Formats: sequence, C-alpha cells, structure tokens
Amino acid sequence: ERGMVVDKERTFCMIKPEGVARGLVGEILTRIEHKGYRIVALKMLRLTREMAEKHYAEHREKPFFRELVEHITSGPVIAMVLEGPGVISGLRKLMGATNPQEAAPGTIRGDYALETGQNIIHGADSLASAEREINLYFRPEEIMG
Ligand code: RTP
Ligand code: MG
Repeated sequence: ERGMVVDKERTFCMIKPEGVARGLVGEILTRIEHKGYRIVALKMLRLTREMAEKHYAEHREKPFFRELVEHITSGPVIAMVLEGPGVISGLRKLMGATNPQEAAPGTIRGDYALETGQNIIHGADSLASAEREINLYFRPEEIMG
C-alpha cells in the first residue's frame, strides 16, 4: 500500500566530529527520537580521506572542499540511518540552516553552533542523496528492517 512506502522513507544522518567532541550525541539522538523518527542503523567511525571525498563529491570544485575533507576526517563521527514519514526533509528542518547564524532557534544548528564549518550535523538533502549516502556507509544487513 502507498502509505506504507511513504512511512518507510529513509535518510542518512551524521553527527560531525565537533558534535561528538562537544558531547552532543545524546542531545541530538533525543531530538531525533522525540520527533518520532526511528534509528534503524547506527555506528561510530572515523572517515578516511577517500570516504570523505566520496561523501562530499558534489562539493569537489568548491573553494572550501579541502577544508571540508580535513574537518570531517578530524575525529570520530556518528553515522545513522533514520526512518519515518517525510524524514528526508524533516531531518533538514530539525538541523536548521547550513550557516548556524541563520539557523532558527529550536533547530540543532540554531541552538548549538555559530560557524558554517562547525555546524554539528549532516543530513542527506534529497532521495537520491539519501540512497547514495546510506549505501556508502552501511551494508544492507546493518540496517534493521
Ligand atoms: P551538510 O551537507 O553537511 O548536511 O550541510 P548542508 O547540506 O546544509 O550544506 P552543503 O551546502 O551541502 O555544504 C556542506 C558543508 O560544507 C561546509 N560549508 N562550508 N565555507 C563555506 O562557505 C561553506 N559552505 C558549506 C559546511 O560544513 C556544510 O555543512
Ligand atoms: Mg549538503
């Protein structure tokens, strides 16, 4: 049935190194779970340069790419798959704007960050990105049905 398919929407989410280092993992997971999204996969890992370059491939030509890869590989991150109705755009709303100075209070970036390069959390920005990123970090058997 169509409703079932929509409820099973999945996205990829990452708590970036500064979020882990600052002890915000519990707070962020709480917000995600209280909203009603289901965590269906979760791991802590440190990205290799190769993984980081794949993850942010869309930004390869940007002036900040080098800095971005340095940053995301600088410490352990939490990678997750989240599930729920409208979770791709819903997670982006919980995160707030890319520049935390423009992110609304009540959002994760709005409440806990001040710099674009230290904006704590990543979320896939489309269905295609979500599928690509989930496959980059997780094998099918690591995702709970
Ligand atoms: P993300 O991919 O990390 O979830 O962030 P986003 O969609 O909100 O923003 P995006 O445009 O995809 O940028 C990816 C990350 O690159 C860093 N950034 N730096 N210096 C700059 O102008 C600049 N612009 C973006 C940020 O850390 C951003 O999250
Ligand atoms: Mg992005």
